[in-house]
Amino acid sequence: MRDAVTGLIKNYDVAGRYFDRNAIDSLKSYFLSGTARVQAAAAINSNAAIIVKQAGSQLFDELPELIRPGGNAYTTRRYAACLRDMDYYLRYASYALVAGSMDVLDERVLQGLRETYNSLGVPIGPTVRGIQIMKEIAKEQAAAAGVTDTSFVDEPFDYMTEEFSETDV
Ligand SMILES: CCC1=C(C)/C(=C/C2=NC(=C\c3[nH]c(/C=C4\NC(=O)[C@H](C)[C@H]4CC)c(C)c3CCC(=O)O)/C(CCC(=O)O)=C2C)NC1=O
Repeated sequence: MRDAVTGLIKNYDVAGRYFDRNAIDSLKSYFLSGTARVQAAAAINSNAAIIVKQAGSQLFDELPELIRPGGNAYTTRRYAACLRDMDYYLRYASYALVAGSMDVLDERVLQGLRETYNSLGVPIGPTVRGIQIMKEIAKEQAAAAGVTDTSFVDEPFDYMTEEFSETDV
């Protein structure tokens, strides 16, 4: 698992090169944005239960068939599994924000997930919608915690969405 710094070191070490201008620029921006990233992660952490609950109810309001007989989140067990999955996405998004790298998402969340979902009939489209709803709420929470530009909060949520939406080759 890599963060923005170890990822950069790995790339330059492979080539046996000192950091060049590009590397220094990306290190600068990583460290300059550090406080905001930690602040956003802290806002997510302290509101995680609320974010998941609120995103879940919004998702089921928009797509009530999910929790009706025949829906994938129907029955208490599957409903709970769905909210648990949302909580996983939120928690790993907070790690990726701090790391300044999406590597943790590839390694711990996304690997093999689409296959698992397909085999269990968990619908991808609504899951992606749930992740996007959490993104909006997480951004509101970050803004409320004093993060002025919350655009970087999009990245891990959008990354998971894109990886999820890719079609099988
Ligand atoms: C930390 C990385 C990680 C992830 C991401 C993860 C996901 C994950 N979600 C699962 C199931 C599930 N996931 C859902 C989720 C949903 N159903 C819906 O209709 C909604 C659209 C959606 C919620 C937004 C449901 C309902 C199940 C249970 C499916 C079943 O057993 O029939 C399963 C199958 C095993 C189990 O039930 O625990 C895995 C592995 N597990 C992990 O360890």
